[in-house]
Amino acid sequence: MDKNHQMWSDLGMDLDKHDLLCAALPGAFGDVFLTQENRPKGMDYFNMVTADIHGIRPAELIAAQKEGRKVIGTFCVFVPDEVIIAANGIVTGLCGGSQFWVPEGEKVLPANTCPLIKASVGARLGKTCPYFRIADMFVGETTCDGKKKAYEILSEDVKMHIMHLPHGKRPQDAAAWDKEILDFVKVMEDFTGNKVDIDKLNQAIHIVNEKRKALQRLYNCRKNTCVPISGRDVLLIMQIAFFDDPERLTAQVNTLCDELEKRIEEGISVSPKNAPRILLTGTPMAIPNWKMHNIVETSGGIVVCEENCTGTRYFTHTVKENNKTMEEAASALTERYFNNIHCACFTPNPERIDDILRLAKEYQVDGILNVNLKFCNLYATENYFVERRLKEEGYKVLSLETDYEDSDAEQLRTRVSAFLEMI
Ligand code: BJ8
Repeated sequence: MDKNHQMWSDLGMDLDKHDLLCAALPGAFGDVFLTQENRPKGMDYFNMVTADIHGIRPAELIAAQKEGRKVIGTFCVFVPDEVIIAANGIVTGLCGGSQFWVPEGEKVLPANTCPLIKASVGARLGKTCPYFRIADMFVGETTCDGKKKAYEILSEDVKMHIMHLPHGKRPQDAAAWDKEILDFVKVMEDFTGNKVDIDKLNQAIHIVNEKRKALQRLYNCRKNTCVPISGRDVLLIMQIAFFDDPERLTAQVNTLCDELEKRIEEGISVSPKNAPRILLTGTPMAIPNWKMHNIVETSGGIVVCEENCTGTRYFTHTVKENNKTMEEAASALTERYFNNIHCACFTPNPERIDDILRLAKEYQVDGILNVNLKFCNLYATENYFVERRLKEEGYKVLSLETDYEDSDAEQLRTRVSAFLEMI
């Protein structure tokens, strides 16, 4: 048995099933990424992480656990990484982005649940993802109904903590989130056995801010008329950002940005000058969901920005540093996480549309693709306002619903191609 198989077996994984996933991934990755021309050299690191996605990082996490550290799995960008890091824990994002995990999720969830939830539950219960086996605790949040109820099912199998997110942005809602963060600090202290003081929390805030600044720098490179990196490659980096070591990721993204900024100076673009520039908005795209980016970029367009949680919502706004007390730090975290994340689970949520309009201008986009996962009622319903306002503002918009299956890929390609031709 090779090293990886030994590790997966020790984690109690279903090796035969998992081998099927391992066999499919390299082909899918090769088709979407390695067929691109003129990729930046700085993508080598991210290729390497993806090539052994169930090997290298899981082995690091297990080594850290052996030294007494706890690994905490999260599903949403509302959960503050800073608190986990301050307690000497390690954060790993857990959202499932593959159809491979969906059938296992459907064994316990209604079929008309969004694929992100079905895949996430399926990855745990089907024992086919090492990250879902390694995490010592999962942290959920009360965002959409599907997730809330799915966490109850997961809690029968794994230790869970739920953060209760208010669904409005009134002052009392922000105050409730402050308290939720301070409670989360206690939960992490008890679970890890490590006291979180203000110095440790400030340090963690700094680490995550540096990561956000690196990702902001990466996105800034895409605002240029010369586009030095594809949307597919940026999406992959964002997906890896959810589970990689934050300081290493920051360094790798900054090195890549040095190269991209040089490319811009030299006029090296990955797309022809007249390729339609697309902003994507909607539900998140968890790894390995590369479907829409691949369709757009193999149909003549270039994705230059994503207004979603695997895009700008992950890094826009940093958290105030050098806080004096835990209460001040909690308010600083609330300001960034609660007041400035505009998820469709809030009512009302006009700030999201303002964000899309601002980004459309900053990234000089020609068209907006509004892509939502099937059965996500929140985003599908909010679409009424999003599409209307964007059209009123003169933008060309195409709204699409899809899941993780390949069966609609050709139909989507036809619609996207027609849209790209029209703009
Ligand atoms: S902050 S977008 S990561 S909740 S797609 S599971 S909403 S039914 S993922 Fe999300 Fe946090 Fe909001 Fe972002 Fe439910 Fe919709 Fe599925 Fe979703």
